[in-house]
Amino acid sequence: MSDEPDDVGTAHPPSRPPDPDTADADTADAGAADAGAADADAADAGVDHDAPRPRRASSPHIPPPTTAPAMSPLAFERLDVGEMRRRAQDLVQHLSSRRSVRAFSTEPIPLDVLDACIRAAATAPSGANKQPWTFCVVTDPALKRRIREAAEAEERAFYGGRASTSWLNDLAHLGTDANKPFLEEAPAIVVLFAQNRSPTGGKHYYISESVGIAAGFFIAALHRCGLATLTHTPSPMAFLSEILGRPRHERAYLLLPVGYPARDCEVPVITRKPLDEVLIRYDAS
Ligand code: IYR
Repeated sequence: MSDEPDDVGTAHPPSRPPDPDTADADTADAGAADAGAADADAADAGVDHDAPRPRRASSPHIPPPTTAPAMSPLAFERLDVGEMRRRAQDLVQHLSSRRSVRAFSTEPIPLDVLDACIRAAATAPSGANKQPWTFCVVTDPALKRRIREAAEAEERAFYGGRASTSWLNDLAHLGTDANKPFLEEAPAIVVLFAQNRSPTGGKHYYISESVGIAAGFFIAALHRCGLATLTHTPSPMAFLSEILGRPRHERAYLLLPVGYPARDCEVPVITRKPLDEVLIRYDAS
């Protein structure tokens, strides 16, 4: 995973890398997307489109183009160790104070701040820098109502039998149920879509990883800007494509209501795992 196109490949240098997102693409489109990838690669490397190209079927090991990639100096601020530690502590404290919010104020939010959070999210690294995400911002009350109604229908099926007893037991401490008033109350609902391929048919790589990282950036950006959110995943989420008129190569990945917490907002009491449960060291002895 990297901003740089070549780095994704170097994660699996010996042979063709496994493509974890092949399963994400719908089968009918996979071939077309693959063929499109050759075009995209050629364009990136400045290859002459009119030149005859070897056919993939007869020559499976075509060497990569040799044109040097365009590079620029890295903008990097070297910090002294004291400042590094201060920032690390501040960041831990700041991110620790983030909570998933399910009770929102109806008060409007500055939408330019939300746009900036999406810009921040869209700086995330992605497979071959394909940026395979679409952020839909819904503020229209009629659309929010439709989304709420469709989500609650799925949630009633989930809580009414689709979910296993053990799953429901695991959720009990959160106090959730099939009612999702926040989908109407929050001033904005952001629906994050993952693109299985580019709009023009080019291939995308490590799609779930890329969109997951962008989602993380987005959640952190909202928190930094004083806005609350929730990673909501009514399942299945296909209704979102239909309501929002998204194309077939996009699938809903996360639904994030965004706003200020309601004045009386309460959150479940939770703990976070201590460092020694999530960190394993491999130092030289
Ligand atoms: N989508 C349901 C259930 C739910 C599932 C998980 I995993 C959660 O962490 C929380 C809720 C709902 O939103 O109520």
